[in-house]
Amino acid sequence: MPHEKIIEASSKHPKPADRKFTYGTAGFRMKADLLDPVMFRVGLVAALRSQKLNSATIGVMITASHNVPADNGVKLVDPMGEMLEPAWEVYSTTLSNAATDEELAAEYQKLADQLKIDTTRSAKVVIGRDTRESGPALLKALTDALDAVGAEYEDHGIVTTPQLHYIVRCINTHGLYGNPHENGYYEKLGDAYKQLMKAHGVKQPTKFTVDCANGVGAPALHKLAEYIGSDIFQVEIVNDQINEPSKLNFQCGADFVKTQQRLPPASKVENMVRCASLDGDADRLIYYYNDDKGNFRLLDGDKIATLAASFIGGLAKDANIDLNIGVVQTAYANGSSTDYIKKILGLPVICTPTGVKHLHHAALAFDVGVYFEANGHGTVLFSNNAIEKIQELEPESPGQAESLKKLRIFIDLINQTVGDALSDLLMVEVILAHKHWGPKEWDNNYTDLPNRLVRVEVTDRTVFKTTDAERRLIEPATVQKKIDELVLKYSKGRAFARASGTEDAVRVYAEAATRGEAEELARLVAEIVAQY
Ligand code: G16
Repeated sequence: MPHEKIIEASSKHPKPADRKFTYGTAGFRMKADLLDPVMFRVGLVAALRSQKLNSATIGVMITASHNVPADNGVKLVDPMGEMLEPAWEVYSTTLSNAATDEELAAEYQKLADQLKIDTTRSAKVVIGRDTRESGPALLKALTDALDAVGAEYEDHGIVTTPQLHYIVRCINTHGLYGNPHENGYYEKLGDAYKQLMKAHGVKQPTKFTVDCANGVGAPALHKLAEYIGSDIFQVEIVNDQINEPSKLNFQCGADFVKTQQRLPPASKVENMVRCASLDGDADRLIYYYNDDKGNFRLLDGDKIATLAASFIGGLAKDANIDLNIGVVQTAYANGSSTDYIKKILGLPVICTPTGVKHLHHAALAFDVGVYFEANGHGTVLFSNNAIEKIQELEPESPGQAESLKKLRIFIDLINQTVGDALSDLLMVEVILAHKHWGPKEWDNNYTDLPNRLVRVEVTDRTVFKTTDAERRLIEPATVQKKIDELVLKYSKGRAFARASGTEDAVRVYAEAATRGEAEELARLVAEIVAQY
């Protein structure tokens, strides 16, 4: 009886009575030593999800991405490599909170009955994890559950989050999307990069520096760079010490650079040399450089989105192909970027709540949906309709043929399952090489409004409830009223506060006409939030 097996196996992974778990912005995320029972329960959900979808393969990624080394987390990946369907986030939360082993088995059966799942059919799961020390023990809790219900699983070991998403899609498309292994990923992206870099009119890229946050992106980038070859990919890799777990995300990584607005100390570069940072599971990418006066300049997710949207728009125009291109952002997008996309690029913009699942969903409305959070998490989605148009069009001139060819290869360069720092890195390098641009020319597209992002520790972040794509608080109402009054005093002022879905904190974002004003506005809003 699977129930007895569940009860027996679950008894090794008891849930503390005083804990309430929630599947949040990016799955479950918390101190690693609290996660054991959650991992076990996620194993049951993964197996049920696979059985519900006719034994399609489901992904389980063990990571806490940008969080501190003591944290860990887990998220589920649906068959096409997309984020877990929202209704299943709720089921995951329910199962994770079952108080006893018996209650867990009962909840498991209740869910199976409710969704008419045949629990005797085969269940298939693939697993990946980042470099955190807590990973192997948590993997064991997960596989204990998979063993208890007889699910088949493949452990892909230490891979980036986007690599796991890629592998899931490859498996479920029977190899149509690519070879379902880590090496297949390097081959697909690397080959597309090589072809685009060897195309006509490309200026070969100069050396640049990538900070890997001392995380899983480091071995992956080393392998990718080796596959491509240093003649067309001259990358200097820093912060690649994955054998020292305490260094993960410490004074480095995309989140550090975005929030601190300065170089990671390990990146010692000359002025005007472009640099990039990945986050702890390599699904976010930020570029930056020091200008000719040594001033730090950030090229964040908004800058990457605008670069990609304008380049794809240009290729589509030259290929004489009509594509409905749109950009999806969140409230964190710099006001200048939104203006630039609407007024200069002439493209529509949608604003969604934080969390790539929301952006990804909104991006599906376009032929080509470019979605990026300002923190560097994003990708470009080509709809089936767009891919068909691009594949089938017969060119009528050599110029059109060239653009069409590039567009076709570009689709393979981009990981369309989820935001992917390595794929995005190659995309940016290709675009800069095609445009003959350095970081300054890219930066010159528009000037960011000075801004500041602050993390505020609060007693209970769940009291902060938002509306209007997280741009306003409905609760506590008094806090929003005070923010509104404050913002009015600043030229081009805008500010909001929202509870983080991945950390026990409230985030405050502010922008204004000058750096001093943006800093002050952020500080004052943070004080209002902290006082509540
Ligand atoms: C996750 C989500 C992102 C989100 C980020 C911060 O990223 O996937 O969409 O922007 O958390 O979210 P929050 O502000 O709610 O903490 P990652 O890279 O940590 O998985």
